[in-house]
Amino acid sequence: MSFKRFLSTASLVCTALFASANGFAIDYVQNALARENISLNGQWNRIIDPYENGYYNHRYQPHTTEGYFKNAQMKTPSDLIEYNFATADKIQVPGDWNTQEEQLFLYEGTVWYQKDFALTKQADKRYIVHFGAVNYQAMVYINGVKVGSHEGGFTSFQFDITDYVKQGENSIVVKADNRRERNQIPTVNTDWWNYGGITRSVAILELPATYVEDYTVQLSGSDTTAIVAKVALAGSNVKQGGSVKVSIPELNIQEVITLNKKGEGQITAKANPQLWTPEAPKLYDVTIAFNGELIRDRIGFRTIAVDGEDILLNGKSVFLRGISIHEESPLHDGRAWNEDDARTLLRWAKELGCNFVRLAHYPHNETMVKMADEMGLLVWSEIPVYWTVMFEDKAVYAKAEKQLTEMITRDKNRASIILWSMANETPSHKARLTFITKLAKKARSLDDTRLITAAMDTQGNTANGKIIDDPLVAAMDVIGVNSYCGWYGGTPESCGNILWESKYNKPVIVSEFGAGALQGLHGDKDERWTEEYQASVYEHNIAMLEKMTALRGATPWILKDFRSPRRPLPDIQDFWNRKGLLSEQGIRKKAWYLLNAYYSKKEESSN
Ligand code: GCB
Repeated sequence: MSFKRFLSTASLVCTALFASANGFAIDYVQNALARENISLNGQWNRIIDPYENGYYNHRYQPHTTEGYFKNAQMKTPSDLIEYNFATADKIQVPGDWNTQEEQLFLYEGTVWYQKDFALTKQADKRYIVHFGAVNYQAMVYINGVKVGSHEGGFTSFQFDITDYVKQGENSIVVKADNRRERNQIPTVNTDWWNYGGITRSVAILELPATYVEDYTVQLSGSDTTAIVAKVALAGSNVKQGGSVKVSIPELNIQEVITLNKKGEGQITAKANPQLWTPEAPKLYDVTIAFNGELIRDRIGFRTIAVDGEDILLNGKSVFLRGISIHEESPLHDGRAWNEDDARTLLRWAKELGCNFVRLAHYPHNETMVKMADEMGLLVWSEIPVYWTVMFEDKAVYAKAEKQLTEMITRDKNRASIILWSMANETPSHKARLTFITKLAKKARSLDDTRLITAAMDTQGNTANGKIIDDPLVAAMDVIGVNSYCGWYGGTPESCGNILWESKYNKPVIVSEFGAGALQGLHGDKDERWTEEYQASVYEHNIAMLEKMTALRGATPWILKDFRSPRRPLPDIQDFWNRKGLLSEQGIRKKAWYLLNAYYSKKEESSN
């Protein structure tokens, strides 16, 4: 297996190499922050660079010797260097820049980050820099030399920096650029804040010269009596062979995987694990030992399948009592990233009566999905193929596929995740059908143990209501329906009479409905923005749900008010999308109680 540095600058070329067909993903160190590592979280120096002076010269050619990535310092009083990281303002990492400095609230462009770090470099180690996420483009330099670039604001990435770091003091520079462009995933037009910067944790992994890069420990398909463990090496000498020890002590599993010439191997062990459910989210301690490294994980085992209109969790039909969530902190302004954020958001979901969350509209941080594993919430995980991406463009497709691959590679061992979502509210036409069908096929080739879905707003009208009729459904296991009766069309009272038809024998999740309300604003139930209006929309949409025969779940929009530049209405929105059941401070609105009551009823009837 090749070292990351050979792949690092050609991210699109990497795509093809990212995962091989046999399920061994490559070039991503699995469970990165559970490895020996040096955290680079904390204060970094930052330079705001709206004209990209630090990258281009006055002829608009990329700098080769003088860019900000050199982190140059004046040596004599006559030197001319028009930037200085050492005396620049500081910024906290992880953290979006928008909520750290007022002048960056609406900023879209480049900010340079720099940090010094000390390293005791050991000859028999490999050093990999890991980023949880940088929105949207990142270029990474170690001691003035570029080690790689990454596109996509919500997935983790890594570069092998062994040959670039030295004993003692080192410097890392990151150029982060959150400019929106038509040919990106997502594209220019969304309904969430374009938080920029290094939004998730950064660390330098310190690994053995040859190390276990990837592993999958999962049930053997639908067989609940066998666990398959796969491992793949990377590093200096993957061909060395040898063996990897995999243990799950509580299941009496202690297996030795003999590696082939490619540094890969797998075993199947007989076992009878207690299956993971939201009610009893049993996780097993798993250890993987090789070359002096002991990797610890906590993994749950469960099956998920569809049968006609049913979703079967561990063979039993389940109703997904869900809520949609954006990755915004419940505890401070801006992006969520840490354990407290995750625990609070998921606790609120549990208090609402949920067994399921839709992590919209992009892959959330790894802490969030690990917390869902622990707390017992099933997860819908999504890539930001949102609204009007350039479906005709092959390069854009490659970007979407890369994000999909990165999402699945990082999270394939998480029991909580049952659904990979390919897209949200995309317009129905041929190029979109080809694009998303291909994505779904790719997802299945990477992971055939989970279900594929997409949220769709392409329903047609009938005399009595609505019909699900979209050729994209053919590529899906579960149909996601977004429908805003009582808000973007119709009166709240009209919603309860809507009858839904489906042309397909597949389960349906109403993946969005909702209405805006300013918490604390009261009035008549047909007065927009009041809690009463929102509650009325919920009351009548719930009545509608109760008549949907194929309905197997719902994730109303949304747990908490979230920031959106599309929402300027003074004194009501002020750049907040107000469709939360909770205010941005977590205060419950009336509609919360209606959904809570509906879910209590659903839970009782499922027992
Ligand atoms: C939608 C989108 C979601 C928006 C929401 C809204 O259909 O999927 O991203 O935020 O509607 O509030 O309009």
